[in-house]
Amino acid sequence: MLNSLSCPPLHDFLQDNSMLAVPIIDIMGLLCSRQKRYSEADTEENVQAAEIEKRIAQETKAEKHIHKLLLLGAGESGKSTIFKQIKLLFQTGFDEAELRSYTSVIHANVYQTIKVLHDGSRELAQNEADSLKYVISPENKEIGEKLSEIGSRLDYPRLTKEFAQDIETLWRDPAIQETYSRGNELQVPDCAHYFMENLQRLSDVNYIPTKEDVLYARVRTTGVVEIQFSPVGESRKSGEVYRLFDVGGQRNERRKWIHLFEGVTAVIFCAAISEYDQMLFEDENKNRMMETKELFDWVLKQPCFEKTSFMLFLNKFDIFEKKVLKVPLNVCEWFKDYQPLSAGKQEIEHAYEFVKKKFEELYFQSTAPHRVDRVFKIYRTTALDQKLVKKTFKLVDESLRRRDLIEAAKLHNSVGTPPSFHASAVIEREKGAGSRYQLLISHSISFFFFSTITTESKYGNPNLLFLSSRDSRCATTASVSI
Ligand SMILES: Nc1nc2c(ncn2[C@@H]2O[C@H](COP(=O)(O)OP(=O)(O)OP(=O)(O)O)[C@@H](O)[C@H]2O)c(=O)[nH]1
Ligand SMILES: [Mg+2]
Repeated sequence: MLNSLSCPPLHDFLQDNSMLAVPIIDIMGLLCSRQKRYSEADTEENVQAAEIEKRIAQETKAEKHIHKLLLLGAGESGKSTIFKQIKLLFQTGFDEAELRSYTSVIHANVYQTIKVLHDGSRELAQNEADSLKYVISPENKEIGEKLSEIGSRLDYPRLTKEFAQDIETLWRDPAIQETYSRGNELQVPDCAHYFMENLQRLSDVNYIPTKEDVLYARVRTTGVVEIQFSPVGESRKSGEVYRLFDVGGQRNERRKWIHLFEGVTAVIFCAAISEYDQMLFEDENKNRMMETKELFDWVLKQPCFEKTSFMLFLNKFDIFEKKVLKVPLNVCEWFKDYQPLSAGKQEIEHAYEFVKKKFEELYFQSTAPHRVDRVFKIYRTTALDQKLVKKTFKLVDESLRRRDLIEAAKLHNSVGTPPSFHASAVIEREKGAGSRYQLLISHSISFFFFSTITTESKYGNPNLLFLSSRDSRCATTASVSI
């Protein structure tokens, strides 16, 4: 399917006809001009214009120097994990003191996990038809009760070898394993398996958490955390500086978000795509994916984000790819119309593309027509995978810098230089309802963008559709056969 949201090189579009859903028969009205060139005779005016241009460019450059990035998304979508990765990648990482500060968090995660599983097994043993398989074996009953009591305390003890041994014994109990397989119903954290399989190491007296342990550690964010960094690589030369904000995603945290909404270059919205069969931590009657849908819609409609770029991270792909082979996507109301394809790898891709399309549709539904040209990109992420996060952030950085170039070109054009935008191809973006189109427009300084069609007409020819777009950057027209 044509992905109209990312921008592959122009020649890819032109060479690969499968990407063009509508045949191009003609391109018209290529040159667009928003303002007339100043007359050569008006030298004084020219000098003035040049001066203004220089000043505006300088001021804009100074303002644009720091880009504000907001990590948004529901609770447990992976925002803080991305934040930690950025710290590791582009700052000094975690020093020993910081690593050590995670010891108590990780030990707490262990106690919380075993308590959720123990109490969950008791509940399932009482309420399920095949309840026997959830009954903890008699020799582990006492251990279970003791650990459940510790898990309800406010202060957890340090994880000693003895506690680790007890937890491991209980974890291996078949009833606990059965309960774990129903973890989606029980608020079992995603880090459960990883920590349970590392209990001996975590309980060592000299234990210092590794980088990986820290990435797995689950701490609910409250308030706002911020870091400033310059990505290593090309952008460092151009002095690109990012301020990245991480916020709490659970419902009671979201009222704090609004204070950060001014002057945001880009929102990195994290959506945990593996959570389509899970309920919210804050409200056990609400499906997590439905919450994410509503949240993304709300964020998209914020007036402050009219020009803000949107980077959608479809996160927790590692869990998603295993889950879709066992749990059909259509258990989630939003994905009710999903038709599975086959088993195996193909099915994973099919399911992922379906989810991605749902988010694309939501983006276009929730975005006013005059804003539709703000940058919107979708990335498949696994926040625990450092290489992937690095690669993804490189793409985000490139995309934001390309956006800067467009803005700079707009500024340039606004003080008198004729623009040189060209409609290079016409593509169909969406079939069915209203048949919406986009023009792919190229620019002489090596970037291109999509412009949404603002008018369309047939001019008496039933087989030919004339499209025209007139946005802030240029006006252009093209025709396609239908
Ligand atoms: N397997 C896997 N686990 C992930 C991924 N992303 C995050 N996690 C884990 O999910 C848990 C929650 O991640 P966080 O980064 O704390 O989520 P958050 O969005 O910051 O949550 P709040 O602070 O409550 O808003 C942590 O235990 C992470 O290690 C992922 O892509 N794959
Ligand atoms: Mg967080």
